[in-house]
Amino acid sequence: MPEKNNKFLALLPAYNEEAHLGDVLRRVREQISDVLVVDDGSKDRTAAIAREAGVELLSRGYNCGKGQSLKDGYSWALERGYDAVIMLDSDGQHDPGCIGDFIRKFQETHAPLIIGARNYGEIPLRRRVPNMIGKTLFSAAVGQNIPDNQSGYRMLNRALMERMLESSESGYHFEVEMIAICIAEGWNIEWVPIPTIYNDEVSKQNPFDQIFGFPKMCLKARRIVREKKEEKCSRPK
Ligand SMILES: Nc1nc2c(ncn2[C@@H]2O[C@H](COP(=O)(O)OP(=O)(O)OP(=O)(O)O)[C@@H](O)[C@H]2O)c(=O)[nH]1
Ligand SMILES: [Mg+2]
Repeated sequence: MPEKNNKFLALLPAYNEEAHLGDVLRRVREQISDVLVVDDGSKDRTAAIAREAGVELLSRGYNCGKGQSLKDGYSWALERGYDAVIMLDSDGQHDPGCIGDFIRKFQETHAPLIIGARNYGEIPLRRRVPNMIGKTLFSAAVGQNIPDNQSGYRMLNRALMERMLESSESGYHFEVEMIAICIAEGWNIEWVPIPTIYNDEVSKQNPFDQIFGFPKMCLKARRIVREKKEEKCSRPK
């Protein structure tokens, strides 16, 4: 993979992913040499599989959430001088073969955030309906069309990683807030198409939180974007 002079890291949050992690890591390493797994109190062989694969591993004995694990990964990457991280799920839903598309887009655009967008028409119906509702709600909240706010396949530059360390979100909403923060900061968001993959994986998301927490997150996103806009308007010219 041509990486020019940039230093990139693949970052994989993992929670009880022994079924898929080994295969995912093998495929990720065909694309990129530097890989970090953040195991978050998994009760299965997740950490052991990462060790056996010879990748970098952060592992703690208790669960803090996907967002907190991503922040831990960003701190690790920032300290080691990486220019950007490509984060992808460990459950096999993100095809590591797309890593090159993210890197090319990064090198072309230098966008702080690049998101892998799925074709919602290919998502199984039981998941498509909530995803479509979520997409409409969130796009309205931030005032622009956001094709896929749930995708965890992303590339972030250093400025965005540093900014996201300030986030108080520690769970799944962390990634939704990230989009609102980019819009508020006036930072460009780029998109790359990714395949929609649903296999035997079981979502770890809490359905209660998805139903009630997501609209709350949309209100927060609206506030983040509006406050920044008001701040810009009230600045002396
Ligand atoms: N470190 C860490 N990783 C997590 C945690 N919860 C989920 N993950 C990882 O985050 C990724 C996405 O989690 P999923 O539960 O599949 O969520 P999702 O892909 O948005 O939902 P589905 O589309 O239903 O699969 C997977 O790689 C999980 O292992 C957590 O608490 N800590
Ligand atoms: Mg998943």
